[in-house]
Amino acid sequence: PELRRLCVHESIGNAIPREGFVSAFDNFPIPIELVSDDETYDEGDAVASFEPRPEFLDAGWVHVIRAGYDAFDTNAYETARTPLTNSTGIHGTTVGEIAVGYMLSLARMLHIYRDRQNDDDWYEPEYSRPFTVEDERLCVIGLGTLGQGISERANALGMDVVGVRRSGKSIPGVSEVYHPDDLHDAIADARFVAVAVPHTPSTEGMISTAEFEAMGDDAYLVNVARGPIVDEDALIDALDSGTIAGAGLDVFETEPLPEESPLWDFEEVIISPHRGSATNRYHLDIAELVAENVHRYQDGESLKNRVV
Ligand code: NDP
Ligand code: 7N6
Repeated sequence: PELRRLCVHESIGNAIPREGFVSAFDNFPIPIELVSDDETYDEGDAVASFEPRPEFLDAGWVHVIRAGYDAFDTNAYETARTPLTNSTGIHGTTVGEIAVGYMLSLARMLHIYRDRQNDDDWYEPEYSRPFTVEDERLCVIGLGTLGQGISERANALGMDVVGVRRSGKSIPGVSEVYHPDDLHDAIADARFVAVAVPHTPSTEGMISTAEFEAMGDDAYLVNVARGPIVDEDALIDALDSGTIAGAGLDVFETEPLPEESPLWDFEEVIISPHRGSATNRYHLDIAELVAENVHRYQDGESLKNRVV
């Protein structure tokens, strides 16, 4: 059946401006409605949402405006035979820049200088502390859109980039691809380890005490994927004991990161509020993807980024 309307669930406001998103669709073939939790759906409805709701299963097709769809119950979508799509493919530049930003800052101490600036402090660090990222090894875990965005940029900075993924498939700029079984070999000589995998049963807790011990004590963790992939208590212990040197973190086990989290207090930890993908054009990238899929749906073509 044809789609008769696109329902934009209000939860998209978690990531992008609601009205801005709705008005980003030019010459759109069907009406677009902003909907709240009292809406009901049938198979003539397409839904774009940030959060899951059980009633979306009645729609003709559901689009998760995020790349990570771990909050959605994919089994329920399979059972209901409701197609589910996500927003992978659009975050290579935005998240790639944030990841490289953490690495440059951690290497050259921009975060420390900025902290000291708050006290009008002309702070001169220990001579041995700053280093260039050039010629340092980066291990990127997950070589999809995020991993590629990070790898390309790191490669342009002269870093030695290796990666980890199950398929073993290489991408430009990555000199060696390790299997997840060989994770410890992959991270052992890396100055930076960047996490860019989806949150799944096999990635949950994949970075924990043993991995921090496998990393060097001068190594930094970057997590731009999902909080639960990194065991946060183990990370706090590793930072406390000097097992690793620091971290750049966009994602956390609990978000917003609770006030009482020790992570806030480490000088060598940079925290961003899960805004690694946030720019003033984010809503346009998502709208373009949704619009393409509406056209595909109406033309009977297969949907882009289909996950169920
Ligand atoms: P992709 O699907 O493009 O890439 C995922 C990559 O992870 C693939 O290379 C895949 O390769 C690899 N992978 C999957 N499972 C494993 C595993 N068990 N071990 C090792 N590698 C694995 O996803 P994106 O790059 O678009 O996004 C990745 C995740 O990042 C999202 O799921 C989301 O959670 C998060 N994200 C966070 C954002 C933020 O705002 N901070 C923004 C966008 C995404 P292979 O199949 O070969 O293993
Ligand atoms: C929006 C973050 C994703 O998975 O988590 C990100 O795409 C979205 C602020």
